[in-house]
Amino acid sequence: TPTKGLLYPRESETREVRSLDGMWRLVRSDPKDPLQGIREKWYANSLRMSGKEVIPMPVPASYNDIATTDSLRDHVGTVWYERTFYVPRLWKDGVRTWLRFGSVHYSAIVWINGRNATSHSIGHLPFEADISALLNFGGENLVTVMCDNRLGNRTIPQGSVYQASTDKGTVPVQSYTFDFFNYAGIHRSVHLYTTPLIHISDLEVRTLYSSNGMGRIDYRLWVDASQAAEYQQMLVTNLRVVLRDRDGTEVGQQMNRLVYQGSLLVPSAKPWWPYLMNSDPGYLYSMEFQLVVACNEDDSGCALQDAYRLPVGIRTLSWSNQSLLLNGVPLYLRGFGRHEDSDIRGKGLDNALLARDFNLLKWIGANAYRTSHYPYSEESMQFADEQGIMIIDECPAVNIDIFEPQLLEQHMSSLEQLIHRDRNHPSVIAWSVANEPRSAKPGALEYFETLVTYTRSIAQGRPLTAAINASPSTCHLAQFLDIVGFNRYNSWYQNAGRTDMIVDQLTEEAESWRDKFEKPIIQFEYGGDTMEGMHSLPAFIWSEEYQVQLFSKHFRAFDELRGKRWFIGEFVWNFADFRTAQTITRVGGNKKGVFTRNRQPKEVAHLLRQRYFAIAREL
Ligand code: BDP
Repeated sequence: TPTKGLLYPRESETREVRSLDGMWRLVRSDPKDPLQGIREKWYANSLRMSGKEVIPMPVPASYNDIATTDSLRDHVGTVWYERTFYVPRLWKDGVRTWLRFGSVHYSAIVWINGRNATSHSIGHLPFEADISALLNFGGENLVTVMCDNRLGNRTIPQGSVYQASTDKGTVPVQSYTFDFFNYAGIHRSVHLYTTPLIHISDLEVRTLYSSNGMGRIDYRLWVDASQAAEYQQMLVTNLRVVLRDRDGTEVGQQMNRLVYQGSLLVPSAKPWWPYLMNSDPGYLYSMEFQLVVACNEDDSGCALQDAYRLPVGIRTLSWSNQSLLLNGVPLYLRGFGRHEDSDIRGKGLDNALLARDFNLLKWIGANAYRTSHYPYSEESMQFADEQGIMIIDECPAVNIDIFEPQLLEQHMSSLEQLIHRDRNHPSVIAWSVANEPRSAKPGALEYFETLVTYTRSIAQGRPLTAAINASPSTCHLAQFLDIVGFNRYNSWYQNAGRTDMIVDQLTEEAESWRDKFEKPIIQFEYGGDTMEGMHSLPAFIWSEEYQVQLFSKHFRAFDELRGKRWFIGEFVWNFADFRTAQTITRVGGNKKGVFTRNRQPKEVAHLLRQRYFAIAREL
């Protein structure tokens, strides 16, 4: 069992959390010499000494769209970030200080005061390090991050860098086949936080809700005492668990001596329900884990070592070859594929955008989205728990193409990190192991058999799915999944303009996935590019009328399919317009959004809203 914890930093009576978000400094290294900074030890002093131009750079944000030059936007290779910060003198003894990045894309090396602190690769995932031994307590400290955005055939996702001759000489160019812009930088928050010397390093909860109203929370906790003095390690450390409802009233308590796992029963529990399935969706308890040292036999004078509070939603998730059920009720998913993407900040975490997006999801009556095509921010996962939006949680393997062992290792690692990070969220109802892999190619069968077997062994009570664009007769992946999802652009990439072909083609395809694999079936992507404000009567591709017509026909097909209980969800591509690489098929980016990039509705949004609410009312 991996014990490397990545608990979201939360303050408590035993933990302090500080944000290192704000303005950092950035230096772009010469694309022709991406390792110059390592050779010249730029981390040893301030980047101001590097002799390069220093650009003020906000964190969190992608760096690409902040400046006015295409050289930064299209930069290939490494950039360096730095900032200074103070650490209180009080943190010197008795606590450990951790530095944690919500995500840096794609890979990062971190130094504190010129000394190596940690490194990580695969974007969109958190990493952290104990930096206590590197800090100046009561003084100024320097953090330096080298961030490399290059994708190769063994990164997740894959890409390739080739050399091209330009008027600036021979320079590296990044190419990739997926169609969202390869934004890079420190994309999510940076935290500095403390833990006691004996502390909770990881937590896992699983829940069940039975129809008689009984809730059950199975929990397990890992404790790290490695930096505590020997005599402290000898102290008997007990675990007290306290469960509080949303009003803060205590509804359960347990004291465990020397064991760090157990089950808590919650009579007349309030279960976690998705949005529009119940009048009080997203109900969360707060589970407080307290490590206490028993000083006397009778527990009197217990000293609190560490406290961590985890929001917990109590629900049962189950599935069969026909349905996916929450608290015993079969689900029908009214969803979206999305992106973390916006003007100026690119993929940078933005709470204003996050709140707006959830308001739009609720306005339109959606109950689910897929984190296409990579893990989304932890803050968005917490929001989904609270708002009752269900998540198909996808790892960053988009369009993978070459099936070989080193890639497989990275792919498995991305799933391990994703599941480890997100396993305690009630909103997560499935793991998606890939988007549009070339699953008909030779090698795909062995590759996916290994990948899925591994993922199943760590799946934490969730079904496995994927968004497939191969056909039922050629796909080597679908047979291993619990839920088969397919992406298909009827009347867009095929038969553009012919919305009259949608109903037959879609129903036939869904039936053939079902016939072949006998699993629940979802359409994970359908849609067409639509330029906001472009009108045409009769409908013509790219017009708002065309998007409306294309959706209406899909709805007819979905209604036929919904009659068969195995068709369990429809996901629009995409929630909002988003930035892509520059290609001739994209006008300013991918325009398949139901909302524009600045989150205003296109005409089709109103139609989709009627449908999603009508379906919600039926159930
Ligand atoms: C699908 C991909 C998605 C693209 C979409 C499109 O899964 O990432 O954005 O096509 O072309 O194949 O709009």
